[in-house]
Amino acid sequence: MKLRTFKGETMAAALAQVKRAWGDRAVILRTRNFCEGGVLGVGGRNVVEITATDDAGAAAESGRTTAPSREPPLVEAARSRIGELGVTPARDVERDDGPSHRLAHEVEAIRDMVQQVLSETRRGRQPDLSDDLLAYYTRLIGQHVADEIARRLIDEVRAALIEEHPTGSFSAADVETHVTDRIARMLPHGAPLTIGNGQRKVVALVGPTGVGKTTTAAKLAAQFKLRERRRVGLITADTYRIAAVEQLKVYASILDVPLEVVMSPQDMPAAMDRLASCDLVLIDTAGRSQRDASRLSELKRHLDAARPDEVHLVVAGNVSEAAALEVIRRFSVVAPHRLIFSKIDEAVTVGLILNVLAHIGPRISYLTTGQSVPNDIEPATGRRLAELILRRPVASSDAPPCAHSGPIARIHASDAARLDEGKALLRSA
Ligand SMILES: Nc1nc2c(ncn2[C@@H]2O[C@H](COP(=O)(O)OP(=O)(O)OP(=O)(O)O)[C@@H](O)[C@H]2O)c(=O)[nH]1
Ligand SMILES: [Mg+2]
Repeated sequence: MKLRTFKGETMAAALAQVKRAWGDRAVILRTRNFCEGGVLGVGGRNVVEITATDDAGAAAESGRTTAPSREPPLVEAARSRIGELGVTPARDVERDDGPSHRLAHEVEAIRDMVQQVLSETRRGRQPDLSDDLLAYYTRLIGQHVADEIARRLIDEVRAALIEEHPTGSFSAADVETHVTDRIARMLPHGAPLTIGNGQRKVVALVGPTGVGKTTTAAKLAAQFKLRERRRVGLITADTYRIAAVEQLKVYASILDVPLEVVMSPQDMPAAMDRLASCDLVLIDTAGRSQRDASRLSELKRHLDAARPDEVHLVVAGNVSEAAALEVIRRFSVVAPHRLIFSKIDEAVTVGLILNVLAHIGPRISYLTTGQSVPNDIEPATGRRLAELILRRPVASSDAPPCAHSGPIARIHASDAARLDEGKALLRSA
């Protein structure tokens, strides 16, 4: 049996040589596709090698022919796997056997990858995005932004940066701009209280005990009376505590606005009538434990009698996400329109706001930031949120927060594991 190998850059070229040597008598015994020279195939050349004979008998003995009637199972399996992967085999190696076929694809893929890395390095671009992205991811996690939200946000920023800077030459400031934009988009216009000209609004503040409803009512009354020059009236439906009525009376007298004390839902319509000339009527309600269903029903009866245009649920910004979500869920019986996050000044981290936004949509009206009336309140906007998240010092188990820690966050020990996991996922994305 006469065996010979023929090499060409393509299957067609190698076959042409076989044909030239033995014409139709040629029997192909084996084909092989490999790279010759270069590093990992880079810079080398593709070679197709055919082992053939002109001895038909020997070929019959080996059970191989030029056109096997049925492919061996391995080849079939390889072809179907390639089909599953959506890879179109190169025409030149179509008739190759299974393992070498797969190998050829793998070598080709590795070569493409190495070539890409080399060309990126030549252009001076880091194949992994800069540490800035990871630093911002770290900061989000440090502020207790939920991991999936932080990762989605950073992935979006990464995509935007690649589109904007195809050469990869972006700065830390570019990263900050995009992170800020992405956060801002979660609460694009804010949802503060607005009263159009000639419009009248009745707004009720509800929430758990001690979250700052009465103080917030006073802040809003002052803002609208003093800054917007609106006629403001106050109603308190909190007659459980004498101190609560007294508290609002003090604010009402300082601000020189009328105050109505409503003892029961039946008193509400008359109180509303007496404040008919006000542009804004603010109803302060008694704090209710979100777990006290009967007290929540009573609150609902008060609101049904008042029929406010808007109900703002005050949620403390310094509680856990689970606690905030429970409050939101339980107070859904009074169908709040907006959320006010209070005591942001006392919150160690502010990621809670982003996490809640993801649940309820852009319906946060105000952030309250201290005890001082009327100043410590501001409309919640995406830009402000971004500023709080990116600028606020992050809590650390081993160091006190500093005034401004910059984008590189210090991380609580309990977050370290999920941070590492998230970073690994981001790197592999
Ligand atoms: N640090 C901080 N304290 C606040 C803020 N808002 C209110 N407080 C304080 O929280 C305490 C409770 O405030 P209130 O306005 O009485 O709370 P409330 O929700 O009306 O309470 P109840 O009527 O008892 O349910 C007071 O000491 C306020 O000064 C805030 O934004 N930051
Ligand atoms: Mg109160």
